Amino acid sequence: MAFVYIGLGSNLGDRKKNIDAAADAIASNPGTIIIKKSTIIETDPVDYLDQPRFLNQVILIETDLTPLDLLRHLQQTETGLGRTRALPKGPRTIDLDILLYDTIVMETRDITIPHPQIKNRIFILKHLVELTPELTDPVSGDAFRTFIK
Ligand code: PH2
Ligand code: MG
Ligand code: MG
Repeated sequence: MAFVYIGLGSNLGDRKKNIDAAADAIASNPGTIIIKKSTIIETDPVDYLDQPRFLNQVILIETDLTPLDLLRHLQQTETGLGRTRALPKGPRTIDLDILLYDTIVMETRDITIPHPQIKNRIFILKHLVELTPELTDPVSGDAFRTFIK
């Protein structure tokens, strides 16, 4: 079993409903349980700025899925909730990102773990620290709380 932090984001449609439905879909996977959910906060768009504000949340799950099987399941859940991929980093009904998978560090064509944007996104850092105050970055060994200015 692995502990995995997943980032959830939505800026189209009923954003709260999309986030809750995605968490339910993740929990419906055999061998997967939700351990903790962060608060949900409204955030200004980053990277691609001309789009509506997001709701963002991070959840901690325990799962026996491998990183790639989990990724596939998350992508199916995104599609099932109406996600289309019109614009990279553009508006989306739901975005589900693997942020951390235990202390694994991996980079393949399909997946980079830890998620490369963690340190650039204050809302992800805050949610990780809210769930696990002493959580550390598996790459540097530094506590994520030290990246929050
Ligand atoms: N996701 C993006 C691009 N920009 N901005 C916010 N506030 N929240 C997001 O989840 C987000 C974003 C691409 O995944
Ligand atoms: Mg994302
Ligand atoms: Mg994504």
